[in-house]
Amino acid sequence: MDNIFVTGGAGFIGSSFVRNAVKRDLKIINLDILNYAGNLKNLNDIEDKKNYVFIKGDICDEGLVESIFKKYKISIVVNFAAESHVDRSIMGSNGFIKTNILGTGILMDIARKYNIDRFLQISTDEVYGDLENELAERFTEKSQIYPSNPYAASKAGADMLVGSYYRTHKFPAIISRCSNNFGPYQFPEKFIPLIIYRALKNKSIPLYGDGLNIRDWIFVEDHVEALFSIIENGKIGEIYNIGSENEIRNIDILKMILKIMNKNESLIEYVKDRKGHDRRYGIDPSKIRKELNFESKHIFEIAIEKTIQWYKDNIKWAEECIDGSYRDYYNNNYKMKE
Ligand code: NAD
Ligand code: TDX
Repeated sequence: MDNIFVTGGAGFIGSSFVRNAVKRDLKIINLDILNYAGNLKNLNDIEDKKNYVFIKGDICDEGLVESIFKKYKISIVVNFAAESHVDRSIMGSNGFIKTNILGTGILMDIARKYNIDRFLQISTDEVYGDLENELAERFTEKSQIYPSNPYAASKAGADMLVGSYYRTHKFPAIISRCSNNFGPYQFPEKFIPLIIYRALKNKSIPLYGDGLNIRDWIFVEDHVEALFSIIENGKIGEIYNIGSENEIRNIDILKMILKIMNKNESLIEYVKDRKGHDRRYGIDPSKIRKELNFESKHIFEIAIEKTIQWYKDNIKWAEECIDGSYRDYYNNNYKMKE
């Protein structure tokens, strides 16, 4: 196989994909701008491998992207690059619109000229908006797109652009929409690593609103396996939902982690709700199960314990993430006690 061009491969999910792909002896070119969430330490173990090349840069830089397609024979593009945090998108949407929509368009325009075999757009269940309550039917690939926050809207915009390129240009695109990921190397602004990091430091843990919002959790390595099954056997022009049928209320996951870590529930601090906070996400993964024979392998409780252990072993990595600018952003937003 020719090279796989990965964007955003130094982030949380991208680095898990790149690590796995390099171990499979696939040839990987990784383009990442290294924003606050992109970290080359995430890829320490493979940086010297012969089948791996890293390039620092922006997917919106047309000259750079074109030079990569000219230099390397690329057959597959996997687009992870994105601004990914909902709270940041509520504070300002420009960066989200630029990378998530414009960047996707630039990648597709250049990829089109070089006759690639497939373009995998890494999307999210957030494009569907939220489910009203616990009784509502879960999202299928046919559910209407109805994003509720600026991050989700930017991802939905990208999905619509990708769909239009498939229809208009017969561009060989596939879209995957995964539910909430957790696991090692996730930037500790996201809920699960934030709980673990702050609990390790005996700091209060912010729980938004009434804490009864529901998320559908998947271990990052299961997500990555699903992506390989899509790359190998997915059908061009299709959308695939990815999920582990694992819906949990925020308060329950928080209490569960505190219990495993032997920490007191007095660390829980109810704070003001996120604006427009989506109530429930729930992915119906029947299509990928039936058509691509994909099934998540990890048991949630064991994967959570593995994740907690990773943060304990890599507390320095997490401390380095929490630099001055992040602390300011966080304190301004939630007025947390340090
Ligand atoms: P992340 O923020 O950890 O990583 C994003 C990476 O993209 C970073 O390494 C960053 O430096 C890079 N990047 C940002 N802007 C770029 C640009 N202009 N050019 C090149 N690189 C750029 O995010 P993540 O959680 O790993 O998410 C990866 C993808 O998966 C995103 O597209 C996200 O929408 C999607 N997704 C995430 C989840 C989740 O639960 N985290 C669930 C479903 C889908
Ligand atoms: O401090 C917190 N307290 C809290 O109660 C944080 C950071 C979050 N929460 C709540 C908000 C959500 O209901 O926890 C839930 C999960 O929040 P996030 O980790 O910010 O994830 P979410 O908003 O669900 O979005 C995620 O899933 C879909 C990812 O960040 C996206 O990139 C992905 O597309």
